[in-house]
Amino acid sequence: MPVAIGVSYAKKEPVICFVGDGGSIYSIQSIWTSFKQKLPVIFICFENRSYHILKELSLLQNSDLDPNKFIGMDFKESKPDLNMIAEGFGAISYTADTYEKLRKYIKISLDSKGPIWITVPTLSKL
Ligand SMILES: Cc1ncc(C[n+]2csc(CCOP(=O)(O)OP(=O)(O)O)c2C)c(N)n1
Ligand SMILES: [Mg+2]
Repeated sequence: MPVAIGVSYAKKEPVICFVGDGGSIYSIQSIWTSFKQKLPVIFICFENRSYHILKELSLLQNSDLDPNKFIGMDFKESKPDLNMIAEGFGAISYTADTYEKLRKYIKISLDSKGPIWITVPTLSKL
């Protein structure tokens, strides 16, 4: 997310940033920077409500692990609400649960004068 903001700042262009829901929380405050600097960064967040890759890596290291017993790797309840958080930092937010909506929101967002947050709900295999 910070790199996308840096690129947008340097090139004075819209930038699309793909990010996972869990990873986004590590630099979520960067949305505020893109708001303050009026940078058209479009964050497309894949929301599987899990730190999925960490589960996969753990299983690669030890295939005997029971995926139902991972601790602290899921946030299946409705919080955190990343759209609300993004709006709190100044972004406009959308949820795109179809390809058509995603296309539409990206098109609208390319004319933006600030950050846009698009949540794309996805499935979690584990
Ligand atoms: C700044 C930082 N903190 C922590 C990590 C460790 N880390 C690697 S992947 C990951 C979770 C990724 O989850 P998510 O972004 O939801 O992606 P998913 O695998 O679910 O698609 C974390 C916390 C990291 N890479 N960088
Ligand atoms: Mg995730």
